[in-house]
Amino acid sequence: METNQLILALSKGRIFEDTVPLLAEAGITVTENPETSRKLILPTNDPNVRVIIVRATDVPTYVQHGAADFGVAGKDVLLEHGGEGLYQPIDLEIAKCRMSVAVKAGFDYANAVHPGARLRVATKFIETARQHFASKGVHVDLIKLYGSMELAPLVGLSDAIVDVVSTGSTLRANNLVEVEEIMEISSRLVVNQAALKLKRERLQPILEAFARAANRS
Ligand code: PRT
Ligand code: MG
Repeated sequence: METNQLILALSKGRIFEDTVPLLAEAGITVTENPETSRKLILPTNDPNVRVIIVRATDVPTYVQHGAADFGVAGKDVLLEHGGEGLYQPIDLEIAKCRMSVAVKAGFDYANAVHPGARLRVATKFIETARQHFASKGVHVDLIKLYGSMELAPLVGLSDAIVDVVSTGSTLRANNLVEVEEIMEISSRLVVNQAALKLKRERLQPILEAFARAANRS
């Protein structure tokens, strides 16, 4: 392991955008724009720090295996991954949203979730959904989807969905209503456990800068 080289795993879009100000606090500027560049390894103003661009759900995997030293991932993604091999020192309070249950307008959810009932739930977040309904004593048939969850209740694939919601406009546009909030979601810094020991000197100032910036916002 090259101990002075650092690789940070980020996903494009809101996580990248919300991490830029945190990097600035650490004196790091990403010198290429992931939205326009085709590169998956982006340079920064620090020759020893590079950013890799991966799918949001793949960030914990890259960090767990040490292909990236650290990364930023949503709590939703971390709960599904399980967090193995990851040290999670800071809630960055970015990319905030909530994990919720939604159903088609008019569906009688309260009546459908009495203990002993059976509900069909479509979601990308199988583990979170399983735990949530188990804690309520509701039996669920979980249907794994990879996107466009909002469609499932509209075409009769499921009774409900479990998805992340921020403004709620996607639900409204599809005639769905949020019937239960499962938890608040924000993104966390995740660090490879071996890198934390072997690269402590390089990582520590960056982690401190991230914590400072996160506490201010
Ligand atoms: O897009 P891709 O399939 O590659 O992966 P992803 O959707 O997991 O990645 P990305 O970049 O969209 O989200 C990264 C992280 O941002 C997630 O893991 C969440 O922790 C967080 N986050 C915050 C959100 C949202 N807000 C959010 N609104 N992730 C997804 N959404 C979706 C929401 O499900 C809806 O479909 O965005 C759509 C718009 O939301 P509304 O409620 O504002 O209409
Ligand atoms: Mg997305």
